[in-house]
Amino acid sequence: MTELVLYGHPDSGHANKVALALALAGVPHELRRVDIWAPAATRPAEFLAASPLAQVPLLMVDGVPHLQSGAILMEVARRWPLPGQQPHDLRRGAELILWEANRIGMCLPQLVESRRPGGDSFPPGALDWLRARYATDRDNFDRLLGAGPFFHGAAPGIGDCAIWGYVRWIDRAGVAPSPAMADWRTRMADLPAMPGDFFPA
Ligand SMILES: N[C@@H](CCC(=O)N[C@@H](CS)C(=O)NCC(=O)O)C(=O)O
Repeated sequence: MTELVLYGHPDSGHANKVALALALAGVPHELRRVDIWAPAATRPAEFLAASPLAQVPLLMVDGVPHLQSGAILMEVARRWPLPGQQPHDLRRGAELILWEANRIGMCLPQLVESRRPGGDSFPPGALDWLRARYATDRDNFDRLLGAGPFFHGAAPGIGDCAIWGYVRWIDRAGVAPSPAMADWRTRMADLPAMPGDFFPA
């Protein structure tokens, strides 16, 4: 059987995206927590050897490192299809993953970080610019979701996993969801495969 080890942290939306996809796919895997708030040099040696940027997520597949959440999600869907996944969901998933990485995944993590006690500070105007981008992203979220209930239709796919990574923390980012976004977040939270938290201490 393929051995899967996912390195991540509960505060990493990127790592949570992958953890959710593996949970939905129902493929056995091990979760290993890496302290992303500690200096990189203190992280486990086997993790540092496989992740050149010392970042999570890192998915080891039979000892082979897989990096970058979007690329990992596509690999997961190719090898371990999520329930209800159709061939066209690979294309749909790639489109959604790239949209998320360029848009929501660019502004929401920064807004979350700006409100974290002791978090990074931002130059004047940067947060207003990020909030303005988010307003556009929220409208486009609704357009892409369409009639739903999920971005892939009747069942959630890797695109839902990617978008959920940071949209779940919209409150932490200090911005408001659209009504459709709020309903989708509830549907995602209610998925039977959704645990309380990935990567518990
Ligand atoms: N583009 C990467 C982003 C990965 C990333 O930024 N990981 C953060 C946590 S969300 C991390 O490991 N931070 C710790 C560090 O950079 O030292 C992806 O999609 O996987």
